[in-house]
Amino acid sequence: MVVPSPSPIRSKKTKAVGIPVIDLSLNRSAIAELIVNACEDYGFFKVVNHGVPKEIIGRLEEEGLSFFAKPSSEKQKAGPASPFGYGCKNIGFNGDRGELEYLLLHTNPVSISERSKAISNDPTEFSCAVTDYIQGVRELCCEILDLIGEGLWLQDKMVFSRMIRDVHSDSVIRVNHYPAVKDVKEWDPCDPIGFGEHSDPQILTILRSNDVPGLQIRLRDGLWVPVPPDPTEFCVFVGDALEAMTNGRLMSVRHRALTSSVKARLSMMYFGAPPLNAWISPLPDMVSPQKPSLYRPFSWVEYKKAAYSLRLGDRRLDLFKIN
Ligand code: GA4
Repeated sequence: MVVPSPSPIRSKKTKAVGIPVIDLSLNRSAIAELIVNACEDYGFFKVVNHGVPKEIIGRLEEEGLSFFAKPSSEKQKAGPASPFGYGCKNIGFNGDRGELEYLLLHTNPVSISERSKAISNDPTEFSCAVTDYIQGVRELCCEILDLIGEGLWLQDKMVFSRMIRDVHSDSVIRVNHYPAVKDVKEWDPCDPIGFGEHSDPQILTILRSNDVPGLQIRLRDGLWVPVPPDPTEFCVFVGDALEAMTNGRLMSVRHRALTSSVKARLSMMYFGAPPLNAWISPLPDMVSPQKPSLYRPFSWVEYKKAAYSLRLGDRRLDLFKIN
């Protein structure tokens, strides 16, 4: 079922469109088709009845809030984010900045339990909250990827989810905290940006936020659409690797986060990624004489290196285009 979203937040140069909201409890083949349509048209959709327990989401949210409430000197002990750990206003290594602080963690269980020691006074509690959350959203991510495989009528429907389920998957988790700004006002293009325009390099991103607006997605025609926040839903973003593997049929969506609220925004993202040594290339099912390969094969480690050598907003997939 596609539910038209409510009216967008106040903001300049944006448009009200019905962002697809997909009910995962409905008929499988119908959902698979709706998801593929949403990924082609927007590279983005929301899911309801997703099956991730509220309690698991709430525990990570609480852990995030209590970490960000600590004095700066305490938080710095978990930083700098290089790329993993605590980061404040710096994004990546090439001068990108945003009005936010964040925790960025690799999803590898050993790495989580190591990092937790610098993040929380109760590292076991923190690492359990993160691990349970990862387990929940990884399942959701794989379920959606299998539905995409079905909706695309792929021979190997689990080709995407297998990369995420691999023990060596390079998936990461991020908790972003956008502090409140003092006045409620119309967003101004000169305002400091929370997290600048970009696409996600990975296969699929699963985002959950509190009830504070700020997220916007960019349509093919360049218009920005505010995404109404709903803590009970998850937002799903097509990443660059999925665009490449589907030979450009699914679109990796450009998005950004604005800061213009009286209340702090907290978002939690799971970035589903392949193992470092995995090869990314257009799937044979997605290539034909009419639709030749748009991208040359590349390894995930090569793509990551390219991403970290460029600016946040750069179109890094263009580097891998054939002609
Ligand atoms: C965008 C998606 C994820 O948040 C992220 C980001 C990463 C980072 O913040 O360290 C990057 C950015 C993201 C894309 C280009 C590079 C890498 C910052 C940056 C300038 C964790 C990711 O994987 O890529």
